[in-house]
Amino acid sequence: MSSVMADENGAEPIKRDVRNHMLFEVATEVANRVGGIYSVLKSKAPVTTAEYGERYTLIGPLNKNSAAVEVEELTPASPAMRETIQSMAERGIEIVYGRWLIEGAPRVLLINTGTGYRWLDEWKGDLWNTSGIPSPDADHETNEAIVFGYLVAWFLGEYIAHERRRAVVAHFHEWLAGVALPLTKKRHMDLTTIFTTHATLLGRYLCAGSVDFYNNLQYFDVDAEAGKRGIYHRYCIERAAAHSCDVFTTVSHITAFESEHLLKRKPDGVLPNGLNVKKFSAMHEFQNLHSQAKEKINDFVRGHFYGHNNYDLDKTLYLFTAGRYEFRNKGVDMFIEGLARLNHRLKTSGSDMTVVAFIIMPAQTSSLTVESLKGQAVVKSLRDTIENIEKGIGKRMYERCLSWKEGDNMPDEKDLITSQDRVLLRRRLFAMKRNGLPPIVTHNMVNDHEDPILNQIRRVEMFNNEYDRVKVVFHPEFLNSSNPVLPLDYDDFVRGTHLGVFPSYYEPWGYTPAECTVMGVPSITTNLSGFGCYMEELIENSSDYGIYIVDRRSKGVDDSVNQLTEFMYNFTLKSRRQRINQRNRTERLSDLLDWKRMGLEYVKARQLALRRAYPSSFEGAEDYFDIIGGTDQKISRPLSVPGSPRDRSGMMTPGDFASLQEGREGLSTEDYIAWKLPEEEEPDDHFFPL
Ligand code: G6P
Ligand code: 1S3
Repeated sequence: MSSVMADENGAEPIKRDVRNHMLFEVATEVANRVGGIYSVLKSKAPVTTAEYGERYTLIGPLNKNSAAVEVEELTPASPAMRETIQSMAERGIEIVYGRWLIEGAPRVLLINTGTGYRWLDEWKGDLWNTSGIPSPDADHETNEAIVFGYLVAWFLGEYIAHERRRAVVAHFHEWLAGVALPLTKKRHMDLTTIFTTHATLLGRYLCAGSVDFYNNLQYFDVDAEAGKRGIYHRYCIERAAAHSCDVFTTVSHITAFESEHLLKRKPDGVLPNGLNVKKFSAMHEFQNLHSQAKEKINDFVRGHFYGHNNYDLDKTLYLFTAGRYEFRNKGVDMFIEGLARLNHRLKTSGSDMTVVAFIIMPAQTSSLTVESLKGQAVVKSLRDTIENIEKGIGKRMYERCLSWKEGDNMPDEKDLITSQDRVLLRRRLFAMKRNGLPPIVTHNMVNDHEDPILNQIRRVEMFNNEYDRVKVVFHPEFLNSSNPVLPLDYDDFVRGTHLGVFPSYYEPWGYTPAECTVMGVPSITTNLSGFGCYMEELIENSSDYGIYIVDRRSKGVDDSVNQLTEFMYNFTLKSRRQRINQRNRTERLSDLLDWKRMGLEYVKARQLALRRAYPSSFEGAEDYFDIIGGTDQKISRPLSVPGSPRDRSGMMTPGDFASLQEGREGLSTEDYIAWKLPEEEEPDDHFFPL
């Protein structure tokens, strides 16, 4: 099936083959770990390459450091790709083409924006003249977005001139990669485009402040609000991208609603975040992994709390929150307040449980603290000394036993441990004396006295005192297995914990609780996150399955904190057996989050984009798959297995609530099944004092 388009020179008509179309995904996080978009692209790669093979290429700006470890350079097999790269190289543009070294091994094309800066002023002028988008001098991020956008538009323009037989779908993620969108429209490029916004700029900024966001979404004067925050030009790029693409999408219904009001276009559909779900051949393997990873966290805790280890690690639960450091948006304010109330609850109820709560959020730091390093060193030398003493005792006992004769006494243990051993042991014990309390933060913070997390911890007075049943550790850096203090990669750390806590106020989707779920770790989320709404919609008794959803929509803040505290407190009442059972149930929900299911929305979005650009190719076709062909996406386990899904679950994805259908002008507000406008709330009731 193909589409006939007029050639721009009036020569041979171009027939674009929509069935074997090429797919480009454009984002700034291609082979470059920054945040959620990297996770989307990387985890989705296996299903997209399974569908497209070499017809799929990701385009991003070249970051030499990360490309050096993530990308293997290749010569492009396709002549169109080769010729386009060659022609841009002749004008001085450096492009690295290669294979992203991840599962699925997708092709990537990384453009060195530095080689395009000589046209920056010209392009800024053009952006203003053609799209009315201003761009101040000093905003480096916007300059990068502009140069990258013009280079991508240049690439696509040249590519479709070289590749004249196949249709091209270009899918852009987030405003930073969105400048090319108005350009493709203005230049009438013969391709079709999709734009996915993973959050809105204004939404993120407004929520981080103290406004009552969700009750006022319809009323914001968007230009004025963007202007007040110094992001008007960025907002213009985002809005232009949303309006100039063929298909506009976002990652959840809650963000669709927000986009409708803040970007003034109703999204055509929802493209949720999936995960590349790994199944172990042994059903209980993930439980064993929990035990092993927990033992490593135990080691950290022994060191961090040396001299104050007055609690039983067998009765200790590890809670954590993690993500981009957005204090209010990610609900860290609520988490700390909830921990303080939990601490009180555990103390007054006489509980014998201890909770260690980790906050893993990168902030500006100068180094690990001496105290953190010392803690690990002190327990390590204690362990080493004891191992040596053990070996000595063993050797001596063995020798004595060998020379034992009938009538001799049994070897006396007092003689087995030497006075030298005793001195060494005493030294180690003295080294464990500490004057202060175990530290809250593992690193030296650049801005310690202004840091919102530390200030909130100070406000609620949780200082890791011996009598506190809830201890707090703030690790202001991403985790890494080569870290000398907490040597674990993020995934292993998550596996070793008992409960993830993510009480977000602004969370378009929320990878963190979803990642917990597929690793069989229960988590707390909110009904203001895309993930929380999706789970609430699909599973009736979600808390039995380790998905606790705090109501931040219809409750006041105080009630939401109480609900959060209640969830955490009830969790501490569970027996080990109950925790193991719950983890089994949580893990069974994985299929609901697998790209094999979630990726279908991407397929639908591409269908709609092709239909809109090449309607004649679809004439008379009942079903898109008749035209494009589909991949056989198998769900690895029967969907009846996840616990008590609501009746309508079937093959549902968040997109299925209503979206991406031809003949409809975007989602209608009634489509936001999982997201309804809240009733009245007290505006002041929305944030915590610092
Ligand atoms: C896994 C292991 C068990 C272990 C348990 C600890 O299920 O397979 O051997 O006892 O983890 O669970 P807990 O919730 O106490 O960390
Ligand atoms: C965004 O990243 P964030 O943590 O700033 O994009 C993610 C991927 O779509 C999404 O899961 C998350 O909620 C957004 O907030």
